[in-house]
Amino acid sequence: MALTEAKTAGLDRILTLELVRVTERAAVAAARWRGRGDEKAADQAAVDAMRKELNNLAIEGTVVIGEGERDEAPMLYIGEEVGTGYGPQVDIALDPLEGTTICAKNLPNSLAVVAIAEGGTLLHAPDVYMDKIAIGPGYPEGTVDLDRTPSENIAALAKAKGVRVNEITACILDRPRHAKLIDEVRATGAAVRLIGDGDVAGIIDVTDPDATGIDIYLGTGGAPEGVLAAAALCCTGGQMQGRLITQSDSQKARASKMGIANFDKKYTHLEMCRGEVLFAATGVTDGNMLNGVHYARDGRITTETLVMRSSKGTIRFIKATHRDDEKFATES
Ligand code: VTB
Repeated sequence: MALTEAKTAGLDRILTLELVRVTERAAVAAARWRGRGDEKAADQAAVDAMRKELNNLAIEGTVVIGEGERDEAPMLYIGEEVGTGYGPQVDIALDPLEGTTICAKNLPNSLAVVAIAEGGTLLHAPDVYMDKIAIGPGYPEGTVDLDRTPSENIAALAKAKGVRVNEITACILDRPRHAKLIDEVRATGAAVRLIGDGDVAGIIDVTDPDATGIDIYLGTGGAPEGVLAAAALCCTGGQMQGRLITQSDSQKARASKMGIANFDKKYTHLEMCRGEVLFAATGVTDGNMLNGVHYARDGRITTETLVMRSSKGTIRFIKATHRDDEKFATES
């Protein structure tokens, strides 16, 4: 077996379920901060917990999408090496608490998220905005396109789905910058689901419209979150495109530093995530697809995790109950 094949096989076999522990632990830590109005504390708790569990994995991992640049000195910074150092060389994209504000406000859909990919296969996205569009699986290639208008995309999607336009729902981040987009989508007759934060969950939602009620994701959000969502779509199927928005010279410089030469390139999810990838997300607050962390009166903790791998397209929902032991002890 060639070395790369061996590494890929290792990625599949050993890590899929191991990854669940990583997001479970981060989610439980963050969940203790739900509704307490302290985004920083919630995020820090998730970061600390995720880092501990990642360092138990038998990987030689490098964080490529993380909590920030090394000189800002966060933990899980871009370039940080994680894992035991014995195992496959992998790229790691993570967001220990996707939706810090929604967690702090105890609103739906905050997640602990991580993706592990073969080394060198993930887009190194700077922390700038990305224009995104995504739909679920089962539609012809090219049904929607970032370069078409929202009205054209909604009409094409309705046609491909075989429904009227007013039966389509688009998920959009509730931001002033999206006012025109929201008006245009509503003018087509389609409905808009506005979310306060958490566009990774918003994009995953398009992969199961029957469960979530969301058919398409539109608008600009964080580029790192775009790569995480792309990793999820590589496992579930579906179509996604993203384009970085680099306005200032400093944003362009950051993108260049990360190896991006063409700032206007339109990436498909398969170009953001070019190889075998594993993806896991655990609910922190209750959401459309995953329940959040629940604490029972007998002291047990319940978590729900979505874990998937791109090679076989296996999608697992893992509901786990845990004893509230030292693993979950509050770190601060
Ligand atoms: C999104 C969303 C995140 O940032 O990417 C968004 O997924 C984009 O940034 O949960 P703005 O808040 O500036 O619009 C978050 O809301 C927070 O990281």
